[in-house]
Amino acid sequence: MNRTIVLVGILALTLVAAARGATIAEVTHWELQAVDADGVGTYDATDKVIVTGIVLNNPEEMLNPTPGTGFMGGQWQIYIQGEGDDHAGTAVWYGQYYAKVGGSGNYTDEELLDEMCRINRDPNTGYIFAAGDRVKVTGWYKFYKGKINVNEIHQVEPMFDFEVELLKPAVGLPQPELITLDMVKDASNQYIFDQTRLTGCEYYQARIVRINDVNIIDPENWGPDNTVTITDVNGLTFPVKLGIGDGFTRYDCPTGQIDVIAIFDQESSGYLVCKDGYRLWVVDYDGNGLALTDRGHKRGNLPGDINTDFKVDFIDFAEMAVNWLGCAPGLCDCD
Ligand SMILES: [Ca+2]
Ligand SMILES: [Ca+2]
Repeated sequence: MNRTIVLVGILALTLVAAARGATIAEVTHWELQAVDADGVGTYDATDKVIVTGIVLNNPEEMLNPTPGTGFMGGQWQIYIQGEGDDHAGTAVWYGQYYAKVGGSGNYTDEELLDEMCRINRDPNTGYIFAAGDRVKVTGWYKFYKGKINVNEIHQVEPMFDFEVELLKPAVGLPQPELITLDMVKDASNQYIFDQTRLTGCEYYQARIVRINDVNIIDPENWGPDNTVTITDVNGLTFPVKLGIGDGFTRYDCPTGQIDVIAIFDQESSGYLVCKDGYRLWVVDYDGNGLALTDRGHKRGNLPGDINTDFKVDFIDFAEMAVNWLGCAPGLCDCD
């Protein structure tokens, strides 16, 4: 038998055995996101964790939940920001094709959709989560490229499921923390990494930040799931990952000096040294022209004004026609 299959099988059996006696503790995001001098996560006190905080994004604006999409298939991800003096945050991730990355199997399209229907809803009330809710997350965790994520550690067995529960609906997004690029980049335009996480990029990881008065220098890269670059007056630069919200298709790249409101993220270039790969992640844009963000407060109060240009006309109708009978995976057709 193929040696890899044997090893994966042994790993799976070991994990199943471990799951039955899994240890668990409620931890702060700050405790969970501790790193060593190489930026590698060090938390290992329990098998599973419980974290609470504010949901920063709607998952379908960050990763595509459609079954069979891309290398990992349909995916789902939310960021949870700690509150009070818990100055950190954690991503919660779910995907379809774990076997491609050494996991115990893959989900069928139907299994994926069923699970997304479950994790999009509070199990106690059926409430559909959205950015700005206070939640409690219980699950296994795994380090990946600079962050410890709550996920299923690539195991499809139900005992590796995570739970998202509502603590309070619609408390609102946290106030973005105002930063300047010289707080996260040094004079040589290199990322500032500080193992203590009290300064530099690690301090802001998985939290909402605001950077004022920057310019996008590569508007030709504007588009859903693309990356653009911002620069400040001193020439420091930072990558901005654009999500897959429909605003990146509907509206042009903002020009001139703008502000950016984003989730501060890391996906390092390596697995064992994780001191680079920081980026800002903006999941949608509402076309306002001055701040790269989705303010979430539509003007006009005209039902049917799909593109929010304060007119209901053929452009709205055409967009509706293109999306006719569309169904949001994990949100529509759930039992
Ligand atoms: Ca990190
Ligand atoms: Ca319109």
